[in-house]
Parts: sequence; C-alpha cells; structure tokens
Amino acid sequence: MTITITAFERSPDGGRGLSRDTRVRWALEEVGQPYEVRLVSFQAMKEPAHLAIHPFGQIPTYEEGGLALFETGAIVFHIAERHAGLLPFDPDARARAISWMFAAVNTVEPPVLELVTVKILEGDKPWAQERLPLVLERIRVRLRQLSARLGDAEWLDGAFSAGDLMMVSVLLRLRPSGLLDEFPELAAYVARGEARPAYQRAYAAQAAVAAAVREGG
Ligand SMILES: N[C@@H](CCC(=O)N[C@@H](CS)C(=O)NCC(=O)O)C(=O)O
Repeated sequence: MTITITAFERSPDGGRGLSRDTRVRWALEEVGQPYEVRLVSFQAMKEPAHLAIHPFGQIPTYEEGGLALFETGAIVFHIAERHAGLLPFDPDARARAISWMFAAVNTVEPPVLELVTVKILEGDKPWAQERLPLVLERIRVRLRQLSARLGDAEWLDGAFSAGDLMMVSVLLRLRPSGLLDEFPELAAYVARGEARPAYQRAYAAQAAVAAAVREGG
C-alpha cells in the first residue's frame, strides 16, 4: 500500500531539515519503506481537505490505505510498530524505547520550542530580552540531565531506536542556537544520528524540495 506524507511546499527553514516531516522521512528510510510526499501550502493546511486529516492544520500527516495519522510521535511509533528496525523485540527494552520517544516530544521539545517562541514569535515584545535567559536556562537543565543519562553511550538505551530518532530530531532544532555545543556528548550523539545513511537520505529528500523552490523562484 502506498504511504503518502505531507510536507511544506515552502519550508520556513529553507530545507535545513528542521521541519517535522524530516522525522517521518527518517523513520521510513530506517525501515526501508518507500513513500510519496504531498506538498502543501500554508493556506492549504488550513482548508477543510487537510483539516480532515490534521485537525490542527499542520504537517506532517501520514496516509496509508484507509489510515490517516497526524502527530510525528504517533506516526513514527506506527512505522516502528509495523516494520522491524526501530523498536527492540524484547518487551521491556521496547517499552523503554517508547519512553524515550515520549520524553523527546513531551519533556525535551517543549522548552526547545519556547526558544523559537521567544526569539521569533515574541521577538518584538519589550520583555522578550528579559525572558530569553530564563528559557535558555530551562533548556540547559534538560540538556544537562539528558547528557548525564547518555554519558559516553552511543544511544539512549542499547541499540539505536525510535527513541533516539525522536530525541536527535528534537535536539537538532537547537543547533542554530549554539546550545548543543555546550554539551559535547549530546553534540556527538546528534552527529551520530545525522551520520546514519537513513537520516542522510531523509535530509537530502527534504532539501531537494527547498532547492526546487529556490530554482523555481
Ligand atoms: N506536535 C506536532 C507539531 C506539528 C507542527 O508544529 N508542525 C509544523 C511544522 S514542523 C507546522 O505545520 N506549522 C505550521 C502551522 O502550525 O501553521 C507534531 O509533532 O507533529
């Protein structure tokens, strides 16, 4: 059955791999599933046809036969459940890997997103500069904790899993801020994720969309 995901027609990051379709592409590449991409404009994302698939009018979505999913955590989990390669077979190890998936989107990503909010969405507010150090410190707390747990291990819990895929994807959003460089173990962890051939293919695919937009004007 054909898998179709959605991605930005014009990604605000200009193809740097920070839009969340990259996570889904990466998961599909890890398990060797071909997929098609439907590019959507900001306007189309808010129209009924897309809202029927994604109630919040966002990307990415995932369609396969009669199944339509939204939320990257749920989509990556679905892919990992259906295909070998992203979750361990041992039930306890599998449950721990799933914990890391939730930790990525529910514990680490929220403060990371606050940085985007304070810098871009609220950047022109008079209190933005005052708030910035608070947000940075909240992120550092999480990075310190994560780094302490990772130590010098290659991945968060044994072999690479969907938990690492989600965590690396979330941490990558911090690269432009320079915060990752304060935590060399985490910077190396993210680099290991990026070095995976499946990530490289996912990155190249989303970058090609942005390149085509630039060429087309
Ligand atoms: N929690 C959602 C977040 C989805 C999300 O924020 N998508 C962004 C792109 S990375 C989007 O569509 N933004 C446009 C908008 O919200 O209008 C997920 O993980 O899938």
